[in-house]
Amino acid sequence: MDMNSTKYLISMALISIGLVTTSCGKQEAETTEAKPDAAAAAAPVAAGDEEKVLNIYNWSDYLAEDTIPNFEKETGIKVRYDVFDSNEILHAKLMAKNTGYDIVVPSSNWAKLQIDGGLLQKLDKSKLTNYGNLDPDILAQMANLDPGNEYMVDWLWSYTTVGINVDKVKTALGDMPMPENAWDLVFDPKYTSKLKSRGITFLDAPSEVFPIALRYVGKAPHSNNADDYKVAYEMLAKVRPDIKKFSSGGQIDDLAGGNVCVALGWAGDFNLARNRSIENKSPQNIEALITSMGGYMFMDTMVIPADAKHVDNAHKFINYILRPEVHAGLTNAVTYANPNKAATQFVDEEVRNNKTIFLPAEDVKKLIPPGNVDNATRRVMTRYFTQFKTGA
Ligand code: N2P
Repeated sequence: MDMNSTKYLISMALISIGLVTTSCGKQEAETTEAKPDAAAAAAPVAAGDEEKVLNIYNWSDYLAEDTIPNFEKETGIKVRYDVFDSNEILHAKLMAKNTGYDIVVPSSNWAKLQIDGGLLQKLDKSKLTNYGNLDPDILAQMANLDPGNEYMVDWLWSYTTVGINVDKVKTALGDMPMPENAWDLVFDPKYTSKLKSRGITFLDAPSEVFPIALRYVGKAPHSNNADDYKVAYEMLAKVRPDIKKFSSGGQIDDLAGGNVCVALGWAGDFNLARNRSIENKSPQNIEALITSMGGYMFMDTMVIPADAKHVDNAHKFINYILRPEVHAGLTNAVTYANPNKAATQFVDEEVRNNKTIFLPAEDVKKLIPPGNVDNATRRVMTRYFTQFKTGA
C-alpha cells in the first residue's frame, strides 16, 4: 500500500469542511475520573521551574504500555492520565472551564469549535523540535481547520465503521449472504432482526452515529436541516429493538469476549479487539469492515486548554510523542494510524500492511470528512439521539 498517497487523500478530504461554532449538552462521563491537581501536591517544584506535573485527558485504550512510564522516567514529570469516550464529554468539560488538564485530545472538528470558543491556547512551536516529522500534506490540509497549524497536533486517526465477529454473523445470517453495503448489518431490520440474538452495539454519541445514518438515508452527513434528522431518526428507530447496547469504551471487550457480534464503532478498536482475542486464545474472529458507502473519518488532536497550568510540560510531552519511535509505538499498540512520516519505518509490518488501519487511497476517498453543524442542529441531533436510545 502507498501510505503517502493515503495521507494525501485524507488531507484532500479535509479541505471542504464547513465549521460553525456550537455547544452541546452535558452527558454522563464514562471515565476513570481522578482529581488532576492531586498529583501536584506530591511533586517537588524546582526553583524557577514549572512543577513536575502533567495532567492529560485522552480517549480510553489509546496508549502504548510504555508511553507514559518512559516519559516520566526521562523527564521526572509525574503524569496524571484520565480517559473519556466521546467528544461530547470532553467538550462539555472544556466549556465548563477549569478542567485541570494540560493536554486534551478532541477530534479535529471539535478542536476547531474549541478554538473558536477561546478554550484552547496556541502551541509554541519553538519547543516542538520534532514537529518536522509530521506529514506535510496532512499538516497543510489540517490548516483548513487550524490556519497555520497553531493549535492542533494529530495524535492518531481512524474512522467509524462496522465491526463484526465473522463466525457469529455467518451463523446468525444462515442462508442470507452478506449485504453489498455492510452498513445494512446495523441499519436494515432485514439483517438486524437476524443478528440481534448475538448482540448488536452502537457507539454512545450523537456525533458518531448521525453523520453515517444521514448518509445511509441519502442526506448530507453534516446537514443543518432538521427534517433530514427526522428521516435518519425514523430509520434508526426501526432497528432500535434489535440493539443490545450503546457503548463506546466497552466495544473492545464486548467483541473480544464474544458478547456482541456486530458493532457500529471505530476501526482501530475492532483491530484491537481482534488482537486481544488472538492474544487471549479466544475463538472470536473479529474484523473491521470497509463498507461500500464509506465510514466517518476522525483525526484526534493534542491541544492545550487555555487555562492549563503546566504548559511547558505539555510541550515536552507533545514533542516526545512526535518522536518516530514513540508515535509508531502508539500505532503498534492500539492499531490506529499516525500522522508521523518519520514513524512509518517503525510501524510493525503487519500493522503497516493492514488495509483497515492504513486505508487504500480509494477507500479514504469514500470516508465522510470530519465536520460540524450549527447550534440549533446540534440540539436537534442530540434530541433525536436520546429518543433513539430510549426508544421513545
Ligand atoms: C479509543 C480511540 C477512540 C478514538 N480506543 C475515537 N475518536
